[in-house]
Amino acid sequence: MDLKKILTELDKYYRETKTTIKFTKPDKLAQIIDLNLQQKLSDEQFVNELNKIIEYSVHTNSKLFFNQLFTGSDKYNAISELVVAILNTSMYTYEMAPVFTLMECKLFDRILQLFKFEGGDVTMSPGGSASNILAIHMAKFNKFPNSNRDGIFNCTTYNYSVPKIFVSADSHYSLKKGAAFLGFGYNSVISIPTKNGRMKLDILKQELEKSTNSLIVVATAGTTVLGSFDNINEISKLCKKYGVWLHIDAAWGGAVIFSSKHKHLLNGVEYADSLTWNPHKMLKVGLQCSLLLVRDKKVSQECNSLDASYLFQPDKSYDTNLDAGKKYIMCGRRVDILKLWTKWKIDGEDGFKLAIDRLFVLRDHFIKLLDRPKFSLVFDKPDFTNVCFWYVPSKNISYKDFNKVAPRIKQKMLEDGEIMISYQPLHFNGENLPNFFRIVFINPKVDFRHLDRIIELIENYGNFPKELDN
Ligand code: ABU
Repeated sequence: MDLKKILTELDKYYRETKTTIKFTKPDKLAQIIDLNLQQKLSDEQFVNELNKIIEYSVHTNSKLFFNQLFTGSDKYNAISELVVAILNTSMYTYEMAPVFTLMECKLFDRILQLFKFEGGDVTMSPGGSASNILAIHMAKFNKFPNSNRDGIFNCTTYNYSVPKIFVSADSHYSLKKGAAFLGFGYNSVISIPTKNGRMKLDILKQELEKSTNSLIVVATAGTTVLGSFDNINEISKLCKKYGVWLHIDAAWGGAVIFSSKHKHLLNGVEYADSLTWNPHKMLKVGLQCSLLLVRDKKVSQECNSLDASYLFQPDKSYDTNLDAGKKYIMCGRRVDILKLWTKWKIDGEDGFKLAIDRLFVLRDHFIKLLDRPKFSLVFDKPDFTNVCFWYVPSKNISYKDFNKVAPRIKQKMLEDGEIMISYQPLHFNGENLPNFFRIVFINPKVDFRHLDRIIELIENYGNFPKELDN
């Protein structure tokens, strides 16, 4: 196998392309990709197959990819991941991952300092959902230290009632999954209504007041659809008053910490007990790269700590505190730190700042562009780089037909392949809004021409008034 030849071939992916997706129905795609497990491939066939895999996958590095809260990664990321694959090691002990363990220590110290969690601890997770679920688990262990031992079926463990988890109505669905996964059940989750995507503090206060067993309040810094930031400062005061763990889900919004202009959105973060941040989102580190910061190092170190004498021998020749695996739910853990280290070393914190500030400029320009016939903003003052809007084909359109517009345009987008934007309905300020588009600015390489092209394409795709009756 000629690695150099393959890399030359793969390098083509990074050149400018006009295609974001070559959307193909599953039955047709199954004929194109070699899914026959009985037939082996020669090296040449393998390279051909890799090219097909790339051709029919979503090109997230396209400047017109706006579908999710992440975007394509760069060549440095690809090379870092290749090195990780070549070394094929696991992060449980210093002896198995000496370089990567030291990288984690150094980066975690800096990240704790940035978010004002000095003296705390960081764990890496396979995604923001896992980080959020782990935060609930840590809050549980902090409040009920016997819960790991006695489990959920011993009612004395939880003071005879199920602990309550307070979240924003616009929070990430992982929190409900966490309540289910940890055995509390969805009904333990109290969903606090929002105004413009931010939790209503008077209602949060009322709910905390009447609860007899409050475990955790989760504030969101950058909601998935609207990009709204909860008022962390005010929420932290309530958490202090009622003695409740405060977790910040900053999976999406955490990167603003690098921008002197926008980091005020995270004001109050210094009062939180834990925080989720996904550098694989706005920092553009490759998927997946998620961190959970915990203020109380002891909770983080002890919560998942169980001895495994075959890994964590106490009589090693180095400081066994470096055996990070002791604090993880996972036993083996893939190396996610190299791609974060690479990003930091290549772009630097000043580079992060420039990129983030640029995304806000793109947002503002796009909002101005939407001030034109047939476009309408859902929310004209987003906190973050999410812009939510409708395309309105005709003024007198019924709600039912209006609800079909975004899905129909999306279908045309996929068939054409140049652009990808997501859509969704939303319960917003007491109303059920019909499907609308959400653009997220996350790729600083996007320029104003791309924004013009978004408008042009949507106007073209949206030219279908008669079809809506079907
Ligand atoms: N974890 C939320 C991601 C959803 C999105 O990319 O739109």
